[in-house]
Amino acid sequence: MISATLKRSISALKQRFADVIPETRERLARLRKEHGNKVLGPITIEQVIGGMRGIKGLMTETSKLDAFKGIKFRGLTLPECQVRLPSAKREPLPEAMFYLLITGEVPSNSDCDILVREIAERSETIPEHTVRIVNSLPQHMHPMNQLSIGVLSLQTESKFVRAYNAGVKKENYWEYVLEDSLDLIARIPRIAAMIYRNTYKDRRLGPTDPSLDLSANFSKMMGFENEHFWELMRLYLTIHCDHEGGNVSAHATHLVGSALSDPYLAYSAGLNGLAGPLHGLANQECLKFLLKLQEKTGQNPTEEVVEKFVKEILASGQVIPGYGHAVLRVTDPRFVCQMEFAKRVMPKDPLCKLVATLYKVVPRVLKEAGKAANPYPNVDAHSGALLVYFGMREFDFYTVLFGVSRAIGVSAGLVWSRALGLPIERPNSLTMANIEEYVSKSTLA
Ligand code: CMX
Repeated sequence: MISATLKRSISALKQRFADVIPETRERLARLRKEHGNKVLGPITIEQVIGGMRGIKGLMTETSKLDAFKGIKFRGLTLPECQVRLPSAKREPLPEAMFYLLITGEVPSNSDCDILVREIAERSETIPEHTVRIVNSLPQHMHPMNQLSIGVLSLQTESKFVRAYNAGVKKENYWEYVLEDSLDLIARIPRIAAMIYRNTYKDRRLGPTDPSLDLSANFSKMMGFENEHFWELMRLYLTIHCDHEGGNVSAHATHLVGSALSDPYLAYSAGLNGLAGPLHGLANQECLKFLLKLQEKTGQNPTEEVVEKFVKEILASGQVIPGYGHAVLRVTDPRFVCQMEFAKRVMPKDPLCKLVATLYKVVPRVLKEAGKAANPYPNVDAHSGALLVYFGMREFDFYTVLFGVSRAIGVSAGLVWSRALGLPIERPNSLTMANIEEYVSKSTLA
């Protein structure tokens, strides 16, 4: 049921979502009632100690990571999304991806266009205090910290908080979380662009064009007028948006949101997780690695020279950034589509060629070393080289781009969590003594 206040501004997306909720709620109720006591799998002590790796402990509607096929967004692989989602030119629109994640359906061009316009409208204003706060941050503060602070400062506008304080019914929470999510997705590019201009440029945003989509306007605000860069942003923001529920940024957002913290509080926490070097920050590490390799070996090193460099890095105890994954066991399709973009748009670019040479060398070397469970490249192995081609060399900004994108997937997850009335997260934790006691009892038994 849509409340009267929001009915006036209802978009195709909201209407479609409202339509699919009742059936999904029924499916969930049936699942709990008929199968709630069934066991999904064993949990080993190694998993409890080892970061809960592989434990099936979360329900996330928006996407599922397949170790061999890569991410599936509502059942669609990335190449399928590239073909089926509406686009401005060739690459899928991230707005269309949000529609897919929320409703489970590929939007028609006209439904996508309505959403593009709605997000463009919402992006036009951000609170005055957010502008003041972001502009007052020290230039040497890491851009990810600035983004997290900027997002948190938007929380004063939360429609969910207002509705909750006014006593809205639990079954209608999703409407206000969806409102906040749309505002967040629309406004986060402006905050990110302010951070870019403040940290590296002249502190002034480029002009926007209300007839353009989120990615084009985000690029323009940062000062990038090349339309190939806009296409890159469309691809970038689409492919980084969601990677099922267990990764740090998605899980942190879900966890904080489960306390009924609004999307701003929840996503600020998610961003703080994304800022870690084993997660989102790896993209900046990848570019540093590429530049170091280029500096040491020249623009077009042979495979033999690259192999020697890679082996030296491994021998010194460091990891090869952009390679390996906790779940994937093949080349990340998000890497593949970036490589295809490079072949199409910048076939002669030396840095992209270096990425291609590394792709020939690193899997072989990692396999020989025998430690990494997955010797193939992940999403981060390519993104930096594409950005540098267009002149964005400021690698400590790269995770902010990831953050702009991830807002899309994790907000969709939050909307679903509230629509399904998922409870506060509260797993059981054990002390080491508890585990030792359990082990000694089970050994005696
Ligand atoms: N280079 C060198 N060694 C690697 C490696 C790499 N790229 N990837 C894994 N290994 C090593 C691990 O360090 C580990 O060694 P120890 O046993 O000595 O600790 C061993 O191989 C087994 O690790 P794993 O089971 O294959 O990998 P994990 O699931 O523990 O970790 C990941 C996954 C991504 C953190 C790891 O592969 C890595 O550090 N890669 C480089 C950083 C990176 O690209 N991160 C981005 C991930 C994508 C994202 O989340 O954004």
